[in-house]
Amino acid sequence: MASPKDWPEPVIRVQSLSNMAAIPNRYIKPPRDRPAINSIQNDVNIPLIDLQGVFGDDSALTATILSQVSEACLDWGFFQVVNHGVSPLLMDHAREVWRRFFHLPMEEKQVYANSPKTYEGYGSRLGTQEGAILDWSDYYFLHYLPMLLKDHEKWPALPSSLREVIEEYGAEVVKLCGVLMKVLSMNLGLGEEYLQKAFGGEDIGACLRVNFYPKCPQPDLTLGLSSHSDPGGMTLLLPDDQVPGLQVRKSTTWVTVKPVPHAFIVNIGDQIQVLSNAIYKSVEHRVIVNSAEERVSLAFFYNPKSDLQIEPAKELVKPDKPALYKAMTFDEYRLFIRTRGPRGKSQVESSLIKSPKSKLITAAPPATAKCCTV
Ligand SMILES: O=C(O)CCC(=O)C(=O)O
Repeated sequence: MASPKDWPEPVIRVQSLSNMAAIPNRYIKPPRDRPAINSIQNDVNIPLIDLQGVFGDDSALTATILSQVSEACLDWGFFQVVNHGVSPLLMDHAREVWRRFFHLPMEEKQVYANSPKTYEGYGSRLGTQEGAILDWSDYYFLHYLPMLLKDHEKWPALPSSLREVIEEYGAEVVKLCGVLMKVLSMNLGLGEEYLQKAFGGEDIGACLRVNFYPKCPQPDLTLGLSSHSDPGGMTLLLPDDQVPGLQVRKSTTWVTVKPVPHAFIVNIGDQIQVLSNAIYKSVEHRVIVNSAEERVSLAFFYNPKSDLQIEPAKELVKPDKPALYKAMTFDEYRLFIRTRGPRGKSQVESSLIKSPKSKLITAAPPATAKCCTV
C-alpha cells in the first residue's frame, strides 16, 4: 500500500464553508457518530498532574509524580500537565501565530497546499478514499524532526515570526517529551532510557499538526475530527485556551476536556501501546465543533524513527503474556490513517497488527458513547 500522489476529489477548504446556512452533505456524519450534546456531566476530569520537581532532588516527590502519571496512563491514557517547563508565553505565541496564519487570505495559504504523498503543508482532509465523509477542519502539517525532514521552506513564511516561534516551541516541547518518555519507561519497569532508545534515540520523529476548526452552522451533525487513536508514540496537545472541543472516550462515555490554562494535554499513542505490550493503551478521542467560535489546537506528535521495527519490549513479554503485536515500522503503520482516515482504534486492534499468538482481552468499546464535560 503506497500513498497516492493526489487527493481523489478537488479539495475544499472548510474555512470557506463556515458562513453557509447548512453544511454540505459531505460533512454529515451517520447518526451513530454525531456528537450527542444533551447528556453532559461536569463531575468527571482527566487527571491533572503538576510536573514541578519531577527529576529534582526530592525523591519522594519524584515517586509521587511517577505514580500519578502511572495511574493516569492506566486509567485514562490521557492527562494534563502543568509546570512542565515550556514557557507559557511561548505557548500563547505559538497558538496565536498559527491563528493568524489561518486568517491570511486564501491565496497565501494555498501556496502550501498539501498532497497525500507526505501530508506536509496546508490540508483539509485525512484519508484518500473517494466519497469519504469529511471532518469539519483544516490543518497544517509539518516535520520538526528528524533534521533530515525538517525544511523551513515547507513551513509558512507568513506571519513573519512563525518559523522562529515554531522552531523554539518545537525545541521546548521535544525536551518535555524526553522527560515524559523517561517517566513512562520507569513506570513500565524498563530502564529510564528504554523507550527513547526504542524510538531511535536522537533520531526520533516529531511532527506538528495545527488544527483549525472553523465555526460550523450545524455542529450537531458533524465532527471537527472523527474518533481516532494517535498512530505515533505520544502526543502533546496545546488546546485552544478559550474553546473546548476535545472529547476523550472513557468506556462508553465521551468526556469533553476542559483545558487548564497553559497545560499540555498528553496522550498515549499506538506505538507505546505496542512497545508496552498493551500495558498502556492509546485512547480514542474526537473533536466537536460549535456555531459560535472557531478553535485552534497544536498537536505535537512524538514518534519512533520511521524505519525502525517497533514491537513489544522483550521485558514485557512473558509466557502468560505473549507478544500481542507484530513488529512493524512506523512508516508502514501510518499508511493506514493516511489512506483510510481516522477510524477509532480499528488499526491497532486489527489482525494486520496483532501477533497471531495474541489473545488480546481488550474488546473495542461500543461505537456509541454518552457525553460528559470535564
Ligand atoms: O484539536 C484537538 O483538540 C485534538 C486534535 C487531535 O486529536 C489530533 O490532531 O490528532
